[in-house]
Amino acid sequence: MITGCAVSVNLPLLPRNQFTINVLNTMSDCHFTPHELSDYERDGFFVVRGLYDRGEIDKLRRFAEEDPSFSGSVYGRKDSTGHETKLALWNHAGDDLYSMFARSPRIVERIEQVLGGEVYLYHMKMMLKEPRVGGAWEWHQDYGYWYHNGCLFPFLASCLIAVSRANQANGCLQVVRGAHLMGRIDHGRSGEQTGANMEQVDAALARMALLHIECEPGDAIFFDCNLLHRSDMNTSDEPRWSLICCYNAARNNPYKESRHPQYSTLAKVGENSVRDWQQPPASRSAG
Ligand SMILES: O=C(O)CCC(=O)C(=O)O
Repeated sequence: MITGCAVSVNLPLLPRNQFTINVLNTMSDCHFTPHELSDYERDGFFVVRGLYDRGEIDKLRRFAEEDPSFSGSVYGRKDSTGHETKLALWNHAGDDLYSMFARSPRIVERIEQVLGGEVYLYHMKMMLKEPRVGGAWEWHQDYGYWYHNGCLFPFLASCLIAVSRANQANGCLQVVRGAHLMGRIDHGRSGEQTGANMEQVDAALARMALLHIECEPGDAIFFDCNLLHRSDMNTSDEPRWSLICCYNAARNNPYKESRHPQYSTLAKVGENSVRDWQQPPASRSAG
């Protein structure tokens, strides 16, 4: 479900009353249609319902819960009120199950469409908001972080895969529809996070729709690196898990070293690689 709030100022390019987002329910197609692509370009995001089925998502959840490289690499980021939200991040794709998602044509081919050419994995991360205590993500654009990593152009995009149900109570993703068209705005520190300048965020919120994107496990949100987004603290009894795979265009190879990698070829796997994946006898971590 996607809900939006009414806003009082008209913005000519965006029909802000249309809060119903087109979604797709296919398991076999790895591409956006031209219509879906133009929705993505207008809104800065596109939701694909059921990109992964329940069996595939349950497998990922079980794998993460039992994966020592996950529990060993989880770290926290405090929001502006001091509540901590957790994540584990890998810079490179390997042969583990997270990587079967990050290398999947269902995601990568769509990202190549929106970025207009070859892409590589910039990183992937499992996001975890624990029941009752998991903190918020403050308003930001991903390019507010990544601009300083030597990525000259905003040719980056992400795919968030809901691993658990995400709703308003457990802190689902919120977006300002169309805000990517503003380009990158100022960012500064907000708790232990990087936060967008609130004067500009408030002005954006007065002109464009704020949407809460609720998801079922397996739904995927593709979004632009300049889309303004945030998520609330988890006030529910349910954890909120999601896997976010982030990509950079090959032609946007960073001009300097940073905490995320420079270009290397991303080897795509087959469409059913998540379903077919088996734990190798000597397991390795993604990165
Ligand atoms: O997981 C979330 O709710 C938001 C995460 C986020 O904003 C990000 O990783 O850029």
